[in-house]
Amino acid sequence: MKNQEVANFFKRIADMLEIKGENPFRIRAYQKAAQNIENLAEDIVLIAERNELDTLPGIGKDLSQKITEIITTGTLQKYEELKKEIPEGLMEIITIPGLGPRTAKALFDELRVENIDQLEKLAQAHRLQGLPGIKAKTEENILKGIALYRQKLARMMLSTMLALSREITGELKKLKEVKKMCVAGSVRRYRETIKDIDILIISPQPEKVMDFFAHLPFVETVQAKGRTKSSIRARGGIQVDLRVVEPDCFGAALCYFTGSKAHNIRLRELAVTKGLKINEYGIFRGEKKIGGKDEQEIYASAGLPFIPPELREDRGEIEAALEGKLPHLVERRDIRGDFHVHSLYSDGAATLEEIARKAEAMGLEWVAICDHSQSLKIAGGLSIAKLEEKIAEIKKFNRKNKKVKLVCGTEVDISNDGGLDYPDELLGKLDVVIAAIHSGFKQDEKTLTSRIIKAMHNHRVHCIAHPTGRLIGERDAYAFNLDMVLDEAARTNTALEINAYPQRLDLNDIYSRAAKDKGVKLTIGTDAHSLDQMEYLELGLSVARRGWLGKTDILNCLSYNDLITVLKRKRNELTERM
Ligand code: DGT
Ligand code: CA
Repeated sequence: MKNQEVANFFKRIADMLEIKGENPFRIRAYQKAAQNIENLAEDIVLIAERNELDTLPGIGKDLSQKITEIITTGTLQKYEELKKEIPEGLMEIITIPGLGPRTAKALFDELRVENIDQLEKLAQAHRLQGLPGIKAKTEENILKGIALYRQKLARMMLSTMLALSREITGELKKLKEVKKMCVAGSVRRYRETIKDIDILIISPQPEKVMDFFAHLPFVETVQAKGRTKSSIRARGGIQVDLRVVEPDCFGAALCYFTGSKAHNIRLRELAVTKGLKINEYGIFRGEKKIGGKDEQEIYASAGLPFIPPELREDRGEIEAALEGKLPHLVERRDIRGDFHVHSLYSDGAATLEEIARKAEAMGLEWVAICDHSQSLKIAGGLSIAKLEEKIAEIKKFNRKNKKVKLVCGTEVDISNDGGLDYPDELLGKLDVVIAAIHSGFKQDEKTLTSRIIKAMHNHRVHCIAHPTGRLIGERDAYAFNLDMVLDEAARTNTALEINAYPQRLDLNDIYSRAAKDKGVKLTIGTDAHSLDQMEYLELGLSVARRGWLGKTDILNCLSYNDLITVLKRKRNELTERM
């Protein structure tokens, strides 16, 4: 997929134009185009091949020519020219938190600052003060920003940040002065990675709340402590911002600080067309405040129904809301089972009984036990004999147990030539087969695509596990043609997994939505290797919701009996067709 690469070119051009102080509208056009390309589910190369680039939102004739140029030449003349004008170090300087292109330009024009080391020395010697827009405080912030940059404070995984935000809100809830509290920002939207935690509170005694907050056990440093806003760094250097707001503007503040910024901008624009102004303090007609207590009001003032936080990314939700076509998103209570759990049979830590008991405690009706297959020896892959034993044990278990059913499955390895790691006859004895790639990540696109497609052509395979193979912050998706895989998944009625393991979240939100749009069903599998990890279901659910999925898109929403019927039907239909 070239999408990210193309988007990065446009982002860098936008930054360069800003450093040069060029027309803000042009800069915005590049930024918007980059964002739209990042949000595309389809490979931009395919869109280019169909000559349809200029049908993309925000992409006119000029930008579509530029995209073609990047795809065909690997670079862009315009970018290469700008690069000659702007020192490389300046491009690095603008990635320092809190230091934008405009300040970078002033630093370069006035002091010839070209890299971070120079900047740091000048700031330490207080030589920056007095430049346009730079006060003592700015200098201090620049030094802090550099320190942060050096720490390479990466974005954290959703699971880590959810856990920390729950720990913090759990503490804050103990305070009787806290009347209402909500986590906002990207945590509330369940983005897959998070920069910092934003919390909003209503309290008649903000000072008490701030004092309490600054002294919580996991606070490492207090960066700022005011009457209504404080920032701390918790363990691991994670920033947490706490704001106390007035009850009559809680909804407005919650909406503003939930974001995303792009969504908020669209919302405000809509309000303007109705003669209203929306900001974090409320809804205003002229000077008069006419609302802001809850979020519903904010959306209503823009002529919209409430939009769930997971959709607020400016990926078409505003348009859908205007047309009354917002999806009815899947909810936790719709989920009846987990599609992918490892037991003691392979590398999991729990017995079948323990897994079933945990599932029952979570309110689930069934769990698919999908252990590794024989060649994956490092992960305790089951020999044929062991798998036969497991089939027998699960049959016995299900005869005795009425509350929770075990679905007997495997996560079968797709070999380098697209074959499967168990004989067909054995796969045919299982309730469910999910197939996965665990080797050959470096193969070329054609090979990897055909491996996956060949696996889907086997009518015993119901689902492809963690289809792209990416690991957040560690490994990109392997090279394969997602569009071809989606088409073939639809044709062969093969489901694709939303793997809920924190580092995977694979398929991600964008691809899950693309799958749904092509009529492909999805499954949520926690890939749990211990009982606690079965709680990752929440993460998978959040991806599904961010992917606009409803309960009919997800096989986990079927009852045990319906699931077994659907799994059998896939096999029969495909056998007839192929
Ligand atoms: P992140 O990067 O994972 O922390 O993502 P967010 O979305 O939590 O971003 P953050 O913490 O910078 O800001 C929280 C929300 O506040 C953001 O989603 C929208 C709002 N916000 C922040 N800065 C601006 C701004 O300059 N303009 C507007 N309209 N909204 C902003
Ligand atoms: Ca945030």
